[in-house]
Amino acid sequence: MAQLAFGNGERPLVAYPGKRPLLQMTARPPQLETPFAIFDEGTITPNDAFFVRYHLADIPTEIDAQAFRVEIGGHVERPLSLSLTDLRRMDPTEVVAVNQCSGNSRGFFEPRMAGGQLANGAMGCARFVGVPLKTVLDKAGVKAGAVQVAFEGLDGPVLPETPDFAKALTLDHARDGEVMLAWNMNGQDLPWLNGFPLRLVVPGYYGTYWVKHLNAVTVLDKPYEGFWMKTAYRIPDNECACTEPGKAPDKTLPIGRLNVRSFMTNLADGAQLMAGRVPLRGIAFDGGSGIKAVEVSADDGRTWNSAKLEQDLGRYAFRRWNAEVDLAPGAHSLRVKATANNGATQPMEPRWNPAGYMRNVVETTRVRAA
Ligand SMILES: Nc1nc2c(c(=O)[nH]1)N[C@H]1C(S)=C(S)[C@@H](COP(=O)(O)O)O[C@H]1N2
Ligand SMILES: [Mo]
Repeated sequence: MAQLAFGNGERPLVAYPGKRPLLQMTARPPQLETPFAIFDEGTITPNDAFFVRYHLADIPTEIDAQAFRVEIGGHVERPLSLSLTDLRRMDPTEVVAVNQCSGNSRGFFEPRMAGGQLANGAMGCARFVGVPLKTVLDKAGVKAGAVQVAFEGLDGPVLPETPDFAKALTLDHARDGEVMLAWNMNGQDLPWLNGFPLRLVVPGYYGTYWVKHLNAVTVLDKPYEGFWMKTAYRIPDNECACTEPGKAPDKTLPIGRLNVRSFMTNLADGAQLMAGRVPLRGIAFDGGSGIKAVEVSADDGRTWNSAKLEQDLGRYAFRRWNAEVDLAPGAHSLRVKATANNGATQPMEPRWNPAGYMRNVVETTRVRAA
């Protein structure tokens, strides 16, 4: 058993096929969180440690990769049925991108809310290879009047009254050249639980759009009205995407880009260490403007020092950072704050919303030096 840092945070560590032992939030469907210490090991999250999120319990257990087809249809001139071999012939591209669940860190909200009680491990950064969705849509020939594109995977509900998982993007977004149909993650086939044999990769956007086991791409001439766009995964339609704790928003809109976050990865909350010069390191990311600066504070946010940014794997990737602080004997609240190239930064106090999405408060790591 592992203990996450909030009430009811006991989680068994369970190894699924293709995965090392991960924090199990639910068994049916499998929902697994990456143990946080793994983020200290490198910029790329290993495939066998990458988190797993499903909504519906009927997940595919057998897929014949040879027979697999993704259907491109709807409001197009030429519906297509593409095999993995067909896709591989279409001039693949690659991107290093962060996949983060909208509800990552939900368990830390106060007051708490319903939904998966996640700590900070429902995120990961991987290198994806695939073909731009634009290439495929151009081949199919999008008809005039198209406005959105919807995506479905091979998983389904156990009960017929549960809405099947499907997501949609605007046509412009779908054709931006970056949204990708990916079959390869960190140099290997996609892990089964991360969407084998094909998934949508939507760089800079929350994981909810990254449809796994993708087998249907449908061009629509009117906005998609399904449950997972119209009712679920919506945020308050205001500047902070937040409401007063306990309050429902007046207006909502579909969740979009990742907000800026940073984490210290080498020290856990409650760590005991030697007084003196202490190295700090971690990761930062945002929704695609890239990380401009990371600062650390050893006095709970009163004064800040710049961290050094490490190798840049692209504006959608984790950016590693390094810093050092001097710690006198005693208790210290270490904080880390990132600023993105678009000027966005992290709030010192958490912002609340009813679904517990988009947490990005400046994190605090309490340590004791002796
Ligand atoms: N087919 C399918 N794709 C899906 C989901 C799902 O339930 N079914 N969940 C989405 C959500 S909410 C997230 S956060 C990401 C998680 O990706 P991962 O399981 O590869 O980490 O998958 C997305 N794609
Ligand atoms: Mo998610």
